[in-house]
Amino acid sequence: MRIGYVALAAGLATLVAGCGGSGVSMQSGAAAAGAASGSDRSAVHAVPTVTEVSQLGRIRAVLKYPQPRDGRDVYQARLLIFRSGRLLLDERLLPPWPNYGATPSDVWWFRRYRRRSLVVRDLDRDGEPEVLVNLHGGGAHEIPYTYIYSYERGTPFSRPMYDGIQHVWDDPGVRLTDLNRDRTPEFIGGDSRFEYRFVGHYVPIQIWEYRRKRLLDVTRRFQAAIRRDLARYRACLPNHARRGRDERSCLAAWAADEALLGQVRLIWPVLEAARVKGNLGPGYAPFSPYGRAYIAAVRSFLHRTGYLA
Ligand SMILES: [Ca+2]
Ligand SMILES: [Ca+2]
Repeated sequence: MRIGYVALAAGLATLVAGCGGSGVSMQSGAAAAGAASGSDRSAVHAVPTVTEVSQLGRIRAVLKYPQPRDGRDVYQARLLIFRSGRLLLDERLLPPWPNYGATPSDVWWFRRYRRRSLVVRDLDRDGEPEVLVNLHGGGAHEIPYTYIYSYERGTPFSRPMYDGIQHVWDDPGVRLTDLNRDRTPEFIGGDSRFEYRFVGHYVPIQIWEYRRKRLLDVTRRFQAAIRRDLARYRACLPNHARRGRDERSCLAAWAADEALLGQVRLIWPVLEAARVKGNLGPGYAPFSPYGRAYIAAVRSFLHRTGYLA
């Protein structure tokens, strides 16, 4: 499986919608034990299995995982993909972190928030549905991540199969919605590279589309969405902010959004006005660049992260 790791940034984890038929069922321990061999009986009895099913056309995906108890995390989620009834994938889903032995594939968080873990949907409008599994790292930050499996046609030398990528949304979370109503959904999250970079947790918007088995950053194409994001930062601009209040995190996210809109020349006079008003720290965080050093750090960071050419 190819793994594409992209760290993003902050907010509630809100993922994903829209598919054909779907459902969730739970097999009790006793029922499962009835089907198990004698030697497995006690182990199966202890862990009831939840089964989620999602289907679109001839693609049917099944996700199985142990029923969490007492708020405990879920381990060992297993994904099966059938195409016209033929099993083409049967894979245990491992979390993206290297020490996955200690970190769960946490389907349960999505179930707790009444969102489906499993979705079958055509993400790129090529007529071939993809299979999405939305998981959660658990822990204090509840980091969401998604597997996307797509169909690989067979060749004279290889059998047809499903191949997956994995994407970590990080603290900003993500939601899937069709912003421009072109019948292909966008993944909307935030750029986690900004998180705590300038003291606080503000991040600029980031938008992706799924194309040719990759997630592409298409944020700049969605100017209205950027402008809506920008409006969230109005209160930290120097003509609104309280004198002396540390606005470094908020202003960095604002500057990134302005850069996405091509309004680069606006950025520097506003940051200078914020400096004069005492809004660029040091506040309680003198270890992070403040004052003029902060403005230089923002400029350098926006270059390094691709916001400024
Ligand atoms: Ca597709
Ligand atoms: Ca769209």
